[in-house]
Amino acid sequence: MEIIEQTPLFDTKKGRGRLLYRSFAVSLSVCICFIWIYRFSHIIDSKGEDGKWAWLGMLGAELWFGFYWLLTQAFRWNLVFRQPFRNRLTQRYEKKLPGVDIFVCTADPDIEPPMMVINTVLSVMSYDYPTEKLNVYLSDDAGSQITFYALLEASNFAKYWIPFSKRFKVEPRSPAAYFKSIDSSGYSSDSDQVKELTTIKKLYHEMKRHIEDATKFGEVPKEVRLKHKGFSQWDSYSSRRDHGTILEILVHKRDPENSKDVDGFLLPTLVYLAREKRPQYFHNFKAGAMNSLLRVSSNISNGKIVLNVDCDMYSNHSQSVRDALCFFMDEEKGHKIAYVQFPQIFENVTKNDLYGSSLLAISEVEFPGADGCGGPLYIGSGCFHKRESLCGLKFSDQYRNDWNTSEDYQFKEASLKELEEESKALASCTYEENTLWGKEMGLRYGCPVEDVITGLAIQCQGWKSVYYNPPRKAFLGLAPTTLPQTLVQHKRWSEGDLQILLSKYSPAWYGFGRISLAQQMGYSVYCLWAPNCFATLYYSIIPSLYLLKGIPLFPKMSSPWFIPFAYIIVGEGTYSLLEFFFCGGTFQGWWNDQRIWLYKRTSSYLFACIDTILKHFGFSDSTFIITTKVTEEEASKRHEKEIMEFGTSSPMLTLLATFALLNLFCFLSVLKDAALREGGFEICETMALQFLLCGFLVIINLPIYQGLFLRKDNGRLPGSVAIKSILLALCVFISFSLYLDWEGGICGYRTK
Ligand SMILES: *[C@@H]1O[C@H](CO)[C@@H](O)[C@H](O)[C@H]1NC(C)=O
Ligand SMILES: CC(=O)N[C@H]1CO[C@H](CO)[C@@H](O)[C@@H]1O
Repeated sequence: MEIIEQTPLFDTKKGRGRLLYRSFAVSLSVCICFIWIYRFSHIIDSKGEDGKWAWLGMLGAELWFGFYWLLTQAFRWNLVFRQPFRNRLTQRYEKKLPGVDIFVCTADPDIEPPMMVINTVLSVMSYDYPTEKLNVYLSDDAGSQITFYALLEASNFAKYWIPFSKRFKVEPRSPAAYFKSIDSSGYSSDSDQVKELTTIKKLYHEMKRHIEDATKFGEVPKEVRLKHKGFSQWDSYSSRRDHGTILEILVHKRDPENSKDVDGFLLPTLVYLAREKRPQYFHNFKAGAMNSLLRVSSNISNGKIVLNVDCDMYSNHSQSVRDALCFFMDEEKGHKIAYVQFPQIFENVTKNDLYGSSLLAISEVEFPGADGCGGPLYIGSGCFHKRESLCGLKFSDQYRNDWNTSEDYQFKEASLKELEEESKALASCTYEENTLWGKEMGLRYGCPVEDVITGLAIQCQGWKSVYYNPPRKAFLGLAPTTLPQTLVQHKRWSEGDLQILLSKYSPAWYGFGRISLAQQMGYSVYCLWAPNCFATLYYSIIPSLYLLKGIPLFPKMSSPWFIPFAYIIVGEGTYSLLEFFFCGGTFQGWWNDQRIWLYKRTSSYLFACIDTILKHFGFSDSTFIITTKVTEEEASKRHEKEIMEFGTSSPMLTLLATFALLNLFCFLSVLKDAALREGGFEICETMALQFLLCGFLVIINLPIYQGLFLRKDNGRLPGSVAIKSILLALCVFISFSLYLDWEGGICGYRTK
């Protein structure tokens, strides 16, 4: 065979400063060992002293933190950064580009407004890619006529929008985002463009009015319904949980009337799908929808590459498909790659990211780190898959990419009508019975984070994956804009991840020998999110309570054991701040991130653990909560001013408020004691760390105290939460005081 020297289609660079980071990590792990030794020796030496049980608990918490910290090193050890070369791809393969099927998933027209959905659809329809090879599928799990109507309108608007966006190379290609960007940055000077822009804007607003009217009235205008045959599929529709498959090919190259844009060029294929739903069949949430899409698309277009985006994640860069293909089509390494994950970037994040939604450390550090040891996780949106690996093909050394498309031969015979009917059968409830779908093919079932477990299963079959984080972000979505939403989202994620650990595909057992040890550790970091709650809860309550009673749980400042604690606090604090700056964050943003870190661990994760345990004993059913994408005006003003939004009453908020108040009580009463007693400020020497910890917890909880006592707006903590949490905190506070007095009385020792 002739070997042709070719430049690669992508380049991989190692992260800088690795030696520095690794030395820091080693020094930190030494200090962790010292702390463990300190606890052990103290517990063994001092039998029967004050607070023995508390010391044991501290040891437990520190063992956990140390172990968990060790796991997090796996994805920080070896960062790599990728760089694709689009020009080389164009030069070599422009004529041979593979078909790409794009899946957009929506599930509820009330929380995911149809206008948002079709903006996403339009943005991916206008990718800079040969349109005969581009196919867009919308899966509507609500089976909503309004969403269908919106898509129908969008397919007409696309005839104007796609030629316009290509002619003037507009970016981004979501019409809403584009109009918003030119409203703020001004028009281009090209007079042709300005003229056409006026027309296209008018069309857009007309379409928007139609869709929003239909949304408002809850129905599609009658004349539209009569005009388009697709609506007749709703005749037998009884509810969103009980209807037959609704499938409509809105644009297809075989339909000569409807498949061309206004300039006469072919439009991408566009398909609407609402798979069959029956009450007696479990629908498997998004994973079920994706698998129906995989089968239906294989019958209609069978693109070799599948892109999956959530309906709120529009494409912000028309070249992203080509970027992704550089990885798949690379001659040397491309065949090993199963998927290319892009980061999920959120538009609705304020400057200092009040809710820590951008997860900067994950997208800027941990995923490049994951890429350095075998590949990142699949996180559901903004991910390009090779169809074969997603459908369950195992990797073998003989495997080679084959981009030759044969689909045209295969589909020549069937008419569009037949194609629709044939495809409908593939999305029925019973199709998957006695098949491997959901088990070894397609997205895996039985887990609320179907994406992560699917990515893991693919990697366990020998495939690699790639993480590409372009400077100009490829996909932009919406993040939750209130604290309860954020907490609920994290509850779902952490619960799902914990279930992966307990599932057949556990990275700990199943992954053994199939993926690298570093990958196993890295996956475990996410799978063990939820169990973190116990150690964190312990650390954020017990030391404060013991501080109140003057019982030390940490070494004195003058003791040599103080050094490892100080090193870890200062070192890890500084490191996390520097890492945050490196990721492009602000100081205030870092502080907010610390707060959310605490809130997640003391509420979302705790509830996730409790629910997992309950579910294990058969008590509660899994529910899939979609985070809402609409906000009211007042709330969005507060959002812009970065005022924390509590709003609703929920057990999670009550819990957070209780912990915050408990720490406040402890802190204030210690301050009072210290001020009243002579030499009271000795405590700064003897119990410095405990005092610091409690003070830190009070300062970081400031927004909660404001929400409880000072704010008057609708976003404050509701009165019921305030009352409950004050009562609870007082209960704990008093009963603990009584307990310690009792314990002290029994054993006859009191230090003070
Ligand atoms: C989205 O794309 C626009 C150009 O169209 C760019 O100016 C902007 O920076 C991009 N957004 C992000 C977050 O990268
Ligand atoms: C859905 C949502 O929350 N949208 C908001 C995103 O942020 C902008 C301003 O930052 C608001 O205007 C939107 O309402």
